[in-house]
Amino acid sequence: MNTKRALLVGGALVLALPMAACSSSKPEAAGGGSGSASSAAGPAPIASATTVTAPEKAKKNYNIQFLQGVAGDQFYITMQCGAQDEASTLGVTVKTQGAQKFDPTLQKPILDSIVAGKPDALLVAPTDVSAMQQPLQRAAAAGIKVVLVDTTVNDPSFAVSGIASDNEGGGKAAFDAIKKLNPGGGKVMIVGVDPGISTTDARAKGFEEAVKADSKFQYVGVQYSHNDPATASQLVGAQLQKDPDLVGIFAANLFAAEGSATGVKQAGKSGQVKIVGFDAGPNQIAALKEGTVQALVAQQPGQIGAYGVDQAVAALDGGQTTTKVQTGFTVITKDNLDGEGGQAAYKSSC
Ligand code: T6T
Repeated sequence: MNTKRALLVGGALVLALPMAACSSSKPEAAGGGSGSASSAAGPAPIASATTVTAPEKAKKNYNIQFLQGVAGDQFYITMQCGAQDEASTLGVTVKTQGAQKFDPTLQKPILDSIVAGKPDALLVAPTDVSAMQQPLQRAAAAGIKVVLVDTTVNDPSFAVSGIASDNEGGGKAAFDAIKKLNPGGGKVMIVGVDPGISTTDARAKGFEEAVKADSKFQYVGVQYSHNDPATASQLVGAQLQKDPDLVGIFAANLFAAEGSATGVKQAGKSGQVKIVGFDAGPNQIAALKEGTVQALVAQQPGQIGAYGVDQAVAALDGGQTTTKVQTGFTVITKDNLDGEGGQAAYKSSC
């Protein structure tokens, strides 16, 4: 396997050389350690340097399954597109499925049927850090190479790799954006999804810590929208009744942002209460253009999907894998929509 294939990462060219690659906008292999590469068939290295193995071609046409956090979410659709493109470059097959809701009770039966089909590898975004732990561990024990994409579980040690955004850093960046929009400070809230989702919990943590470190701001808490825009909208309406002087909302994912925008609009406070949302689907971009939302933290879902396939193929071919790969994000505002901001927007179809 040739690991010298050049990868395009967030617009920057990255040479995927073991221990030597670098990029202005990541990815980074996280986890500390000396960074020495393992033997070809050895365990995943934990490196402090930026390291992503990029196979040139797979040794055979592997059967790779991708289990999304939820179907129909533009974040996971864009991830699917990235995975499919990479799969066709490497000569492997990726099949994608996802439940109708972001819910472990719906995700688990799909996982069980995937495992019963004995694929070579599985790319999966677990919907809960605890509930998906055992089912995924069983998948790995059945000989399937498991790659965690986006979300993770409490103990991901069974996985060959985990690829995710810098979610905590993204939460902090969201606070920085709110602060820029409200230099005088004031009350801020988080519209989250559900406790137990690794990504949105990390974003909330990054945001909360940043708010609490700034005496001008007052954190009024997190409300969970259960990945439902209508619930997010109601929660925001209720919070605005309670705190009419609220100055900012951090909406921790696509559906939280969509609902927050509706809630603020219905309260007649568009532009007055600043919204910074995670993710950048077409509705979020429209809300940004309209002025209901002021900034978006866009992830690199296509890149996460492509790396997921790379890591799966590297594991199957006996090559080098990377335990933890961190991808970057772009803060989109009206000012950069015509350039890098617009380019970071998600797709609705491949
Ligand atoms: O924000 C993404 C993803 O990173 C998160 O884990 C769940 O929500 C999204 O899919 C957006 O809806």
